[in-house]
Amino acid sequence: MRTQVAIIGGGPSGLLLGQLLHRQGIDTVVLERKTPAHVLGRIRAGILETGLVELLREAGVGARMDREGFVHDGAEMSATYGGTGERFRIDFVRHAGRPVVVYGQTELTQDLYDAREAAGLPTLFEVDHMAIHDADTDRPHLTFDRHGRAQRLDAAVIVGCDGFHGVSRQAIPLAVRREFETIYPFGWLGVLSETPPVHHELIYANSDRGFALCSMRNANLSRHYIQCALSDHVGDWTDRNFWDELRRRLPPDVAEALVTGPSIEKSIAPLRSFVTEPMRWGRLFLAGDAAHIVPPTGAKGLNTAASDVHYLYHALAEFFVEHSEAGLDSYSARALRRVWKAERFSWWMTNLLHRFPDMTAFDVRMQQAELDLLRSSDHAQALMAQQYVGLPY
Ligand code: RFL
Ligand code: PHB
Repeated sequence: MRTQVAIIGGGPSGLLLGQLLHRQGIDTVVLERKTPAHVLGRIRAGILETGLVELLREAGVGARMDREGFVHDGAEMSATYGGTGERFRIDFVRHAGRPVVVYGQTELTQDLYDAREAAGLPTLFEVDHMAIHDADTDRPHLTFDRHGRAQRLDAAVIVGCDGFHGVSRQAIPLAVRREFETIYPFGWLGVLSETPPVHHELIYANSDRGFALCSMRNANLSRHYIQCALSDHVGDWTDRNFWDELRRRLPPDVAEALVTGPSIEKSIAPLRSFVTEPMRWGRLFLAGDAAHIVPPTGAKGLNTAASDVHYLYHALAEFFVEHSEAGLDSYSARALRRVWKAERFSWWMTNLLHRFPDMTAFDVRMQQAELDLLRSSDHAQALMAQQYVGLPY
């Protein structure tokens, strides 16, 4: 087999890149380790920046998102200490001129799979033992097993969109690769339920019992998260315990209004900040979670994957259509400049809103003062809003 661009990973990064390249007449093969049902069963991101929204439209897959997505002009921030709470709104449109869109990653991934299938583009599911060869030459290729048969795919370019646990990043020699990481001392317990959202916008909450987030997918599907101990297991948390704990972390009026119901999905995610540099080695390019991870507090993971895809798509179009390598040569540096700002924002949001186990009384006061500064300063709100809705590409 031979193609122009071999894309490892059929998550949102790989699928979106494949769709955009197809619109430029560039051939791709997407190789995914799991089944489509498995990929679509992962409940993840919910907030799309305008840049990603526009990229989806450009890829020809924006119709259902435009019909079914919810435009959010702002979000609420809440601080509850000793049973009394205060909350305030960050107005994205006033401060940053743009809203965000609530549309689940599972929906977006489904739309991308549908478009790929409709266009008859090759996607190989359930590939195993993926290995990258000769990435530092102009004849790179992949080998893998599929349904018990060894296969080989030759390509001009290989793109690693295989997420944090993929093989692509590891193919870059340690002498070239530099990794930066911090792991947070807590996780997020997430619950999806067929209940109406407690508020029409998201509520990010800090409390003396830790972080909580009220999010949603649609008018009868809510997504909530609470900070939990790293040692917790999903099985430790009954639905009832979850709802009780969530209520304690919300302002009294919100806790009162919360409609609860059985969970239809419940999972715990660790929180990590991670960046690998560079995002290119020869003819191998990394995009999305394969190259960087953020804690979900700033809703930046999927959105930062999308900005990588934006830069890489333009660079690859330049390479295949105009026969220029300039875009490919500057890809890693361009992508990383934006990645690091998303890392900084996600780290800041995480520090602002979580209770760290080793916090001193002074640290707690610092956090409260920072939230109060955000509440009372238009400048602070503008800085947050501009980053939340997404920095320009
Ligand atoms: P993915 O989605 O992990 O997809 C990678 C794919 O590669 C496959 N794969 C392989 N395929 C072939 N061969 C191999 N050797 C392979 N190894 C792996 C995997 O099976 C998988 O299908 O990475 P991608 O495409 O870069 O997309 C990144 C996003 O999924 C991620 O950044 C976001 O979900 C992060 N995130 C959020 N991002 C936002 O922008 N806004 C949010 O509101 C938001 N909320 C979240 C989140 C992530 C969360 N979790 C669970 C980590 C909330 C949560 C709770
Ligand atoms: C979600 O709806 O899953 C979600 C929303 C905002 C975040 C993280 C996750 O910051």
